[in-house]
Amino acid sequence: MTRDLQLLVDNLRAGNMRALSRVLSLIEDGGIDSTRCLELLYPHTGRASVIGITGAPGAGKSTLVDQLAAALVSKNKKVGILAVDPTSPFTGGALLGDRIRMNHSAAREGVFIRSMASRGALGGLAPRTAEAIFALDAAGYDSILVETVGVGQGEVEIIRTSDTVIVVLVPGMGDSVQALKAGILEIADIFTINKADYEGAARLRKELLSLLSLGEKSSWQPPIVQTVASEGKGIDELLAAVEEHRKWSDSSGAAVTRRSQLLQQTFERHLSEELLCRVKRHADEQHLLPQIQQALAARKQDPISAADALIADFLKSRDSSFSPSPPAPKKKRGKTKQQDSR
Ligand SMILES: Nc1nc2c(ncn2[C@@H]2O[C@H](COP(=O)(O)OP(=O)(O)O)[C@@H](O)[C@H]2O)c(=O)[nH]1
Ligand SMILES: [Mg+2]
Repeated sequence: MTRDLQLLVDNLRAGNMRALSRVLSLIEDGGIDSTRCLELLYPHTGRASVIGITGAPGAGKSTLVDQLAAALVSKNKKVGILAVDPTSPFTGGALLGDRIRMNHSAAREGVFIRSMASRGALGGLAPRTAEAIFALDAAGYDSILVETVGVGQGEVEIIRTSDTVIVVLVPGMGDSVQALKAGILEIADIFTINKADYEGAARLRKELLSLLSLGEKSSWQPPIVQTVASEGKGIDELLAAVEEHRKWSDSSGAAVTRRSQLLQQTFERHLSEELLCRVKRHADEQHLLPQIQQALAARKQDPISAADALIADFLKSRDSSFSPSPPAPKKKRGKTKQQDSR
Protein backbone atom coordinates (compact mmCIF):
# COMPACT_ATOMS: atom_id res chain seq x y z
CA MET A 1 0.00 0.00 0.00
CA THR A 2 2.79 2.39 0.92
CA ARG A 3 4.44 1.72 -2.44
CA ASP A 4 1.16 2.46 -4.22
CA LEU A 5 0.88 5.74 -2.36
CA GLN A 6 4.46 6.63 -3.24
CA LEU A 7 3.64 6.00 -6.90
CA LEU A 8 0.49 8.09 -6.58
CA VAL A 9 2.43 10.98 -5.06
CA ASP A 10 5.14 10.63 -7.74
CA ASN A 11 2.46 10.89 -10.42
CA LEU A 12 0.93 13.91 -8.68
CA ARG A 13 4.34 15.56 -8.63
CA ALA A 14 4.79 14.79 -12.33
CA GLY A 15 1.63 16.82 -13.05
CA ASN A 16 -0.91 14.02 -13.40
CA MET A 17 -4.29 15.59 -12.57
CA ARG A 18 -5.98 12.26 -12.01
CA ALA A 19 -3.41 11.42 -9.33
CA LEU A 20 -4.03 14.82 -7.76
CA SER A 21 -7.79 14.19 -7.70
CA ARG A 22 -7.25 10.80 -6.13
CA VAL A 23 -4.98 12.26 -3.45
CA LEU A 24 -7.55 14.98 -2.69
CA SER A 25 -10.22 12.30 -2.26
CA LEU A 26 -7.97 10.38 0.13
CA ILE A 27 -7.39 13.60 2.06
CA GLU A 28 -11.11 14.33 2.27
CA ASP A 29 -11.78 10.81 3.54
CA GLY A 30 -9.09 11.05 6.20
CA GLY A 31 -7.57 7.93 7.71
CA ILE A 32 -4.21 6.23 7.44
CA ASP A 33 -3.74 6.61 3.66
CA SER A 34 -4.33 10.32 3.98
CA THR A 35 -1.78 10.58 6.77
CA ARG A 36 0.81 8.64 4.76
CA CYS A 37 0.12 10.70 1.63
CA LEU A 38 0.58 13.95 3.51
CA GLU A 39 3.86 12.67 4.90
CA LEU A 40 5.08 12.06 1.34
CA LEU A 41 3.74 15.39 0.06
CA TYR A 42 4.95 17.61 2.84
CA PRO A 43 8.64 17.88 1.87
CA HIS A 44 7.50 19.32 -1.47
CA THR A 45 5.31 22.08 -0.02
CA GLY A 46 5.81 25.68 1.03
CA ARG A 47 6.19 27.24 -2.40
CA ALA A 48 2.66 28.12 -3.49
CA SER A 49 1.02 31.42 -2.74
CA VAL A 50 -2.47 30.96 -1.31
CA ILE A 51 -5.16 33.58 -1.90
CA GLY A 52 -8.45 33.29 0.00
CA ILE A 53 -11.61 34.89 -1.40
CA THR A 54 -14.54 35.22 0.97
CA GLY A 55 -17.82 37.11 1.09
CA ALA A 56 -21.58 36.64 1.09
CA PRO A 57 -23.29 34.24 -1.33
CA GLY A 58 -23.84 35.93 -4.67
CA ALA A 59 -21.17 38.59 -4.10
CA GLY A 60 -19.36 37.39 -7.20
CA LYS A 61 -16.59 35.30 -5.62
CA SER A 62 -16.62 32.55 -8.24
CA THR A 63 -16.67 35.10 -11.05
CA LEU A 64 -13.74 36.91 -9.44
CA VAL A 65 -11.85 33.66 -8.92
CA ASP A 66 -12.31 32.80 -12.56
CA GLN A 67 -11.00 36.21 -13.64
CA LEU A 68 -8.08 36.07 -11.22
CA ALA A 69 -7.21 32.59 -12.50
CA ALA A 70 -7.25 33.86 -16.08
CA ALA A 71 -5.01 36.81 -15.22
CA LEU A 72 -2.56 34.59 -13.34
CA VAL A 73 -2.43 32.04 -16.16
CA SER A 74 -1.59 34.85 -18.58
CA LYS A 75 1.41 35.56 -16.32
CA ASN A 76 2.46 31.92 -16.79
CA LYS A 77 1.32 30.83 -13.34
CA LYS A 78 -0.08 27.38 -12.72
CA VAL A 79 -3.37 27.96 -10.86
CA GLY A 80 -5.31 25.69 -8.53
CA ILE A 81 -8.81 26.53 -7.24
CA LEU A 82 -10.45 25.11 -4.13
CA ALA A 83 -14.11 26.01 -3.75
CA VAL A 84 -15.34 25.37 -0.23
CA ASP A 85 -19.03 26.02 -0.02
CA PRO A 86 -20.83 25.04 3.16
CA THR A 87 -24.19 25.91 1.68
CA SER A 88 -23.87 23.25 -0.96
CA PRO A 89 -22.76 19.93 0.46
CA PHE A 90 -22.15 17.29 -2.23
CA THR A 91 -25.06 17.81 -4.62
CA GLY A 92 -26.18 21.38 -3.91
CA GLY A 93 -27.20 23.53 -6.82
CA ALA A 94 -24.62 26.18 -6.06
CA LEU A 95 -21.88 23.63 -6.53
CA LEU A 96 -23.10 22.84 -10.00
CA GLY A 97 -23.51 26.54 -10.65
CA ASP A 98 -19.91 27.13 -9.61
CA ARG A 99 -18.75 24.42 -11.98
CA ILE A 100 -20.58 26.03 -14.87
CA ARG A 101 -19.57 29.56 -13.96
CA MET A 102 -15.95 28.62 -13.59
CA ASN A 103 -15.87 26.49 -16.70
CA HIS A 104 -13.68 29.05 -18.40
CA SER A 105 -11.10 28.15 -15.80
CA ALA A 106 -11.71 24.44 -16.19
CA ALA A 107 -11.05 24.68 -19.89
CA ARG A 108 -7.93 26.73 -19.35
CA GLU A 109 -4.66 24.96 -19.35
CA GLY A 110 -2.83 25.08 -16.04
CA VAL A 111 -6.00 25.54 -13.98
CA PHE A 112 -7.22 22.80 -11.68
CA ILE A 113 -10.57 23.15 -9.89
CA ARG A 114 -11.83 21.16 -6.96
CA SER A 115 -15.00 21.68 -4.97
CA MET A 116 -14.74 20.63 -1.37
CA ALA A 117 -17.90 19.97 0.56
CA SER A 118 -17.84 21.52 3.97
CA ARG A 119 -18.46 18.79 6.50
CA GLY A 120 -19.68 21.32 9.00
CA ALA A 121 -23.30 20.50 8.45
CA LEU A 122 -22.76 16.76 8.40
CA GLY A 123 -20.30 15.83 11.05
CA GLY A 124 -18.83 18.91 12.61
CA LEU A 125 -15.51 18.34 10.91
CA ALA A 126 -13.87 21.23 9.17
CA PRO A 127 -13.01 20.42 5.59
CA ARG A 128 -9.36 19.54 5.23
CA THR A 129 -8.51 22.69 3.34
CA ALA A 130 -5.00 23.02 4.74
CA GLU A 131 -4.22 19.45 3.67
CA ALA A 132 -5.74 19.97 0.22
CA ILE A 133 -3.50 23.03 -0.18
CA PHE A 134 -0.47 20.85 0.63
CA ALA A 135 -1.48 18.54 -2.24
CA LEU A 136 -1.86 21.37 -4.79
CA ASP A 137 1.36 22.97 -3.56
CA ALA A 138 3.30 19.71 -3.96
CA ALA A 139 1.76 19.29 -7.42
CA GLY A 140 3.49 22.51 -8.45
CA TYR A 141 0.61 24.98 -8.48
CA ASP A 142 2.06 28.48 -8.07
CA SER A 143 -1.16 30.18 -6.99
CA ILE A 144 -3.95 28.52 -5.07
CA LEU A 145 -7.27 30.35 -4.90
CA VAL A 146 -9.58 29.29 -2.07
CA GLU A 147 -13.20 30.43 -2.34
CA THR A 148 -15.38 30.26 0.77
CA VAL A 149 -18.63 31.82 1.93
CA GLY A 150 -17.82 34.28 4.67
CA VAL A 151 -20.13 33.25 7.45
CA GLY A 152 -19.38 31.50 10.70
CA GLN A 153 -16.33 30.33 12.58
CA GLY A 154 -15.57 27.40 10.28
CA GLU A 155 -15.02 29.66 7.33
CA VAL A 156 -12.84 32.02 9.28
CA GLU A 157 -10.70 29.00 10.02
CA ILE A 158 -10.57 27.99 6.38
CA ILE A 159 -9.61 31.46 5.31
CA ARG A 160 -6.69 31.45 7.74
CA THR A 161 -5.02 28.95 5.44
CA SER A 162 -4.40 31.84 3.02
CA ASP A 163 -1.37 34.07 2.68
CA THR A 164 -3.65 36.87 1.50
CA VAL A 165 -7.36 37.20 2.26
CA ILE A 166 -9.66 39.10 -0.09
CA VAL A 167 -13.05 40.04 1.35
CA VAL A 168 -15.68 40.67 -1.33
CA LEU A 169 -18.39 43.23 -0.60
CA VAL A 170 -21.22 44.44 -2.81
CA PRO A 171 -22.83 47.89 -2.83
CA GLY A 172 -26.31 48.25 -1.47
CA MET A 173 -26.45 45.11 0.61
CA GLY A 174 -25.53 46.63 3.96
CA ASP A 175 -22.40 44.53 3.68
CA SER A 176 -20.06 46.67 5.72
CA VAL A 177 -22.16 46.25 8.84
CA GLN A 178 -22.57 42.52 8.23
CA ALA A 179 -18.86 42.15 7.69
CA LEU A 180 -18.10 43.76 11.00
CA LYS A 181 -20.47 41.38 12.76
CA ALA A 182 -18.98 38.24 11.26
CA GLY A 183 -15.48 39.29 12.26
CA ILE A 184 -14.60 39.46 8.59
CA LEU A 185 -13.12 42.93 8.86
CA GLU A 186 -10.33 41.62 11.05
CA ILE A 187 -9.28 38.93 8.62
CA ALA A 188 -9.33 41.05 5.45
CA ASP A 189 -5.98 41.89 3.89
CA ILE A 190 -7.71 43.41 0.87
CA PHE A 191 -11.29 44.54 0.30
CA THR A 192 -12.96 44.26 -3.06
CA ILE A 193 -16.09 46.19 -3.77
CA ASN A 194 -17.40 43.96 -6.54
CA LYS A 195 -20.39 44.81 -8.72
CA ALA A 196 -19.04 48.33 -8.77
CA ASP A 197 -21.38 48.82 -11.73
CA TYR A 198 -24.18 48.93 -9.13
CA GLU A 199 -25.17 52.10 -7.40
CA GLY A 200 -23.62 52.83 -4.03
CA ALA A 201 -20.03 51.69 -4.58
CA ALA A 202 -18.66 55.09 -3.53
CA ARG A 203 -20.82 55.16 -0.40
CA LEU A 204 -19.78 51.65 0.58
CA ARG A 205 -16.16 52.66 0.14
CA LYS A 206 -16.68 55.63 2.45
CA GLU A 207 -18.43 53.49 5.09
CA LEU A 208 -15.66 50.95 4.92
CA LEU A 209 -12.95 53.59 5.29
CA SER A 210 -14.60 55.00 8.38
CA LEU A 211 -15.00 51.51 9.90
CA LEU A 212 -11.36 50.77 9.17
CA SER A 213 -10.25 54.00 10.80
CA LEU A 214 -11.80 52.72 14.04
CA GLY A 215 -9.82 49.50 13.94
CA GLU A 216 -6.37 48.73 15.25
CA LYS A 217 -3.53 50.43 13.48
CA SER A 218 -1.15 48.12 11.72
CA SER A 219 1.65 48.69 9.26
CA TRP A 220 -0.66 47.11 6.69
CA GLN A 221 -3.79 49.09 5.85
CA PRO A 222 -6.15 46.93 3.77
CA PRO A 223 -6.61 48.59 0.37
CA ILE A 224 -10.08 48.81 -1.17
CA VAL A 225 -10.24 47.79 -4.82
CA GLN A 226 -13.32 48.20 -7.00
CA THR A 227 -14.13 45.44 -9.47
CA VAL A 228 -16.76 44.44 -11.97
CA ALA A 229 -15.88 40.76 -12.08
CA SER A 230 -18.46 39.90 -14.71
CA GLU A 231 -16.70 42.29 -17.10
CA GLY A 232 -13.14 41.61 -15.97
CA LYS A 233 -12.74 45.17 -14.67
CA GLY A 234 -10.37 45.91 -11.81
CA ILE A 235 -8.74 42.49 -11.89
CA ASP A 236 -5.24 43.81 -12.58
CA GLU A 237 -5.59 46.29 -9.71
CA LEU A 238 -6.71 43.48 -7.44
CA LEU A 239 -3.74 41.33 -8.39
CA ALA A 240 -1.44 44.30 -7.86
CA ALA A 241 -2.87 44.67 -4.34
CA VAL A 242 -2.26 40.95 -3.70
CA GLU A 243 1.34 41.39 -4.84
CA GLU A 244 1.77 44.45 -2.57
CA HIS A 245 0.41 42.48 0.35
CA ARG A 246 2.76 39.59 -0.38
CA LYS A 247 5.74 41.94 -0.40
CA TRP A 248 4.66 43.50 2.88
CA SER A 249 4.08 40.06 4.45
CA ASP A 250 7.52 38.88 3.41
CA SER A 251 9.37 41.96 4.59
CA SER A 252 7.47 42.42 7.86
CA GLY A 253 7.72 38.77 8.88
CA ALA A 254 3.92 38.46 8.86
CA ALA A 255 4.08 35.69 6.27
CA VAL A 256 6.27 33.47 8.44
CA THR A 257 4.10 34.08 11.51
CA ARG A 258 0.89 33.32 9.64
CA ARG A 259 2.25 30.12 8.14
CA SER A 260 3.55 28.80 11.43
CA GLN A 261 0.23 29.63 13.10
CA LEU A 262 -1.51 27.65 10.39
CA LEU A 263 0.71 24.63 10.97
CA GLN A 264 0.09 24.87 14.71
CA GLN A 265 -3.65 25.16 14.12
CA THR A 266 -3.67 22.19 11.74
CA PHE A 267 -1.69 20.17 14.29
CA GLU A 268 -4.15 20.98 17.06
CA ARG A 269 -7.18 20.35 14.90
CA HIS A 270 -5.91 16.93 13.91
CA LEU A 271 -4.97 16.10 17.47
CA SER A 272 -8.46 16.82 18.77
CA GLU A 273 -10.23 15.13 15.85
CA GLU A 274 -8.06 12.05 16.11
CA LEU A 275 -8.34 11.72 19.88
CA LEU A 276 -12.09 12.21 19.80
CA CYS A 277 -12.38 9.61 17.09
CA ARG A 278 -10.28 7.08 19.03
CA VAL A 279 -12.05 7.60 22.33
CA LYS A 280 -15.44 7.26 20.65
CA ARG A 281 -14.33 4.11 18.87
CA HIS A 282 -13.17 2.67 22.18
CA ALA A 283 -16.53 3.47 23.77
CA ASP A 284 -18.25 1.84 20.83
CA GLU A 285 -16.13 -1.31 20.91
CA GLN A 286 -16.60 -1.68 24.66
CA HIS A 287 -20.34 -0.95 24.38
CA LEU A 288 -20.02 1.85 26.90
CA LEU A 289 -22.24 4.40 25.18
CA PRO A 290 -25.75 3.12 26.13
CA GLN A 291 -24.71 3.03 29.77
CA ILE A 292 -23.30 6.57 29.61
CA GLN A 293 -26.38 7.88 27.82
CA GLN A 294 -28.66 6.30 30.42
CA ALA A 295 -26.68 7.74 33.31
CA LEU A 296 -26.85 11.16 31.68
CA ALA A 297 -30.56 10.96 30.91
CA ALA A 298 -31.36 9.88 34.47
CA ARG A 299 -29.12 12.67 35.81
CA LYS A 300 -27.13 10.05 37.74
CA GLN A 301 -23.88 11.43 36.41
CA ASP A 302 -22.93 14.86 35.17
CA PRO A 303 -21.65 15.11 31.58
CA ILE A 304 -18.21 16.32 32.61
CA SER A 305 -17.44 13.39 34.90
CA ALA A 306 -18.95 11.00 32.35
CA ALA A 307 -16.50 12.29 29.74
CA ASP A 308 -13.61 12.19 32.20
CA ALA A 309 -14.47 8.61 33.19
CA LEU A 310 -14.55 7.56 29.55
CA ILE A 311 -11.16 9.17 28.89
CA ALA A 312 -9.74 7.40 31.95
CA ASP A 313 -11.13 4.08 30.72
CA PHE A 314 -9.66 4.68 27.25
CA LEU A 315 -6.23 5.54 28.66
CA LYS A 316 -6.28 2.45 30.89
CA SER A 317 -6.95 0.25 27.87
CA ARG A 318 -4.12 1.95 25.98
CA ASP A 319 -1.73 1.44 28.89
CA SER A 320 -2.33 -2.29 28.95
CA SER A 321 -1.99 -2.65 25.18
CA PHE A 322 1.21 -0.61 24.92
CA SER A 323 2.92 -1.85 28.06
CA PRO A 324 6.09 -3.79 27.16
CA SER A 325 5.25 -6.47 29.71
CA PRO A 326 1.49 -6.31 30.00
CA PRO A 327 -0.22 -7.34 33.18
CA ALA A 328 -2.43 -10.40 33.04
CA PRO A 329 -5.07 -9.61 30.43
CA LYS A 330 -8.33 -8.40 31.83
CA LYS A 331 -11.54 -9.93 30.60
CA LYS A 332 -12.90 -8.28 27.46
CA ARG A 333 -9.90 -5.99 27.29
CA GLY A 334 -7.63 -8.00 25.07
CA LYS A 335 -7.04 -5.13 22.72
CA THR A 336 -4.09 -5.22 20.37
CA LYS A 337 -2.10 -2.42 18.85
CA GLN A 338 -3.33 -3.30 15.38
CA GLN A 339 -6.96 -3.03 16.31
CA ASP A 340 -6.40 0.38 17.68
CA SER A 341 -4.35 1.98 14.99
CA ARG A 342 -6.01 3.61 12.03
N1 LIG B 1 -23.58 43.26 -12.29
C1 LIG B 1 -22.60 42.45 -11.88
N2 LIG B 1 -22.84 41.14 -11.71
C2 LIG B 1 -21.84 40.35 -11.29
C3 LIG B 1 -20.55 40.85 -11.02
N3 LIG B 1 -19.78 39.83 -10.61
C4 LIG B 1 -20.54 38.72 -10.60
N4 LIG B 1 -21.79 39.02 -11.02
C5 LIG B 1 -22.94 38.11 -11.13
O1 LIG B 1 -23.41 37.80 -9.83
C6 LIG B 1 -23.92 36.48 -9.78
C7 LIG B 1 -23.26 35.70 -8.63
O2 LIG B 1 -21.89 35.52 -8.93
P1 LIG B 1 -21.01 34.35 -8.29
O3 LIG B 1 -19.64 34.51 -8.82
O4 LIG B 1 -21.64 33.04 -8.46
O5 LIG B 1 -21.08 34.72 -6.75
P2 LIG B 1 -20.58 33.86 -5.48
O6 LIG B 1 -21.77 33.20 -4.89
O7 LIG B 1 -20.03 34.89 -4.55
O8 LIG B 1 -19.55 32.89 -5.95
C8 LIG B 1 -23.67 35.88 -11.15
O9 LIG B 1 -24.83 35.96 -11.88
C9 LIG B 1 -22.59 36.77 -11.73
O10 LIG B 1 -22.62 36.82 -13.12
C10 LIG B 1 -20.33 42.25 -11.21
O11 LIG B 1 -19.24 42.78 -10.97
N5 LIG B 1 -21.38 43.00 -11.63
MG1 LIG C 1 -19.35 30.79 -5.67
